[in-house]
Amino acid sequence: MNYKKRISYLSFLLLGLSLSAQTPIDQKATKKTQNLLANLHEISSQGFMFGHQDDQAYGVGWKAEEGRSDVKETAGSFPAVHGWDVGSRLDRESNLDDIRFSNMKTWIKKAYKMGTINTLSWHLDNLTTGTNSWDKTPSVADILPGGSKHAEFVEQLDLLAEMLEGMRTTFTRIPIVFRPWHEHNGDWFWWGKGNCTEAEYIALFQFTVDYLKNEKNIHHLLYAFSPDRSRLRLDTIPEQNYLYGYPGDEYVDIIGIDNYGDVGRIGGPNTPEQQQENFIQSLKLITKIAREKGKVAALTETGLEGVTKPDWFTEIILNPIKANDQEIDIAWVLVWRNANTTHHYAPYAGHPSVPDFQKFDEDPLTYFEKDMNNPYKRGKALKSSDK
Ligand code: BMA
Repeated sequence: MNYKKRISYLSFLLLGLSLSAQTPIDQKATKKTQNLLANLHEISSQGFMFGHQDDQAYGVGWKAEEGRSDVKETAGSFPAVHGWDVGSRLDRESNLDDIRFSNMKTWIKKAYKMGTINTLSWHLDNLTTGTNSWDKTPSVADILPGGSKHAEFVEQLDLLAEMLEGMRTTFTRIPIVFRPWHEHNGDWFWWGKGNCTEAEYIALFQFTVDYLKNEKNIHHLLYAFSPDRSRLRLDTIPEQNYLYGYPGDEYVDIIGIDNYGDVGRIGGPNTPEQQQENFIQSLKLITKIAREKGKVAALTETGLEGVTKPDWFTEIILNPIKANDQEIDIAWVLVWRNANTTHHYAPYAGHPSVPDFQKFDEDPLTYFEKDMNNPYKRGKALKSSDK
């Protein structure tokens, strides 16, 4: 090969590589799911979407009131990412936080129609004991093939598949980011470190993906992996540390992280300065891993309970990300649910953090529903790249 030919061959190869890296792990993913992943790559290189758990379902002082959202009532627009949870068991009418599954489906559809994105986590009950996900009694071996509770687990997966099938409009299945078995490097869930082996955890993740994809023919999912920052050492071999329990590049589309410990929590081991430094390092770490693997990085859960620092959104989240923009590419930041005046992570009308939240919303780096165009159409995710 002459020099020029070699160069063009090389660039062809590189293009092929980068394109394949932007393809969902599910080879049969629907076109809209493929587009969503490509758009998440694009969004993460420009700014980040704001997400909120259970946003349309309830807020501080209200529940299931059509059209309401604490985020909309404070920032003026719905979040761009809507988080939901399908725990505790899918044979119930409502999830663990009392959201009716039938309502959840309606709100997921609404989020899709307004050009925003849905992500699902799963606080599945411990099927060995019949109690909740915080019951640490070992259960993973029981629910894997050959285990005494395998049939029960498969029943839950069948119900999940049925529910996912129902997340559709007349013509299309709604692409969803599925984030099972989160925070597994912590020891607080039955699938966590210490309550099962690393090999069992990997087998659980792989079985879940393979079953939905290959047995149930579900092809409108992107899959997220999301360890917890509090159990991740950033000072030594952080990458290796992050990859504890990683099921493999063929099983993960999103390189996530849950981080509550570095965002202003009082009483932890670190000063606010150390927390900020660790926050930045953790986001640089997931960006680096995502870039190396051709995946998308995201801050899949965060928040300061009660938003007790009125400038939390700009000082703790936005400014550190902005100051390190070159080394941080995250597609979204999702804060947890607004249950009541003490357990809430987004503001609600009248809360002292509202003015700052509005500043956060107005910043060109953050995307809310009003900034979204169509994340399911290639290259058309945002209304404009600079608002
Ligand atoms: C936790 C708390 C719980 C809730 C669970 C699942 O962080 O918010 O109250 O039940 O998440 O949403």
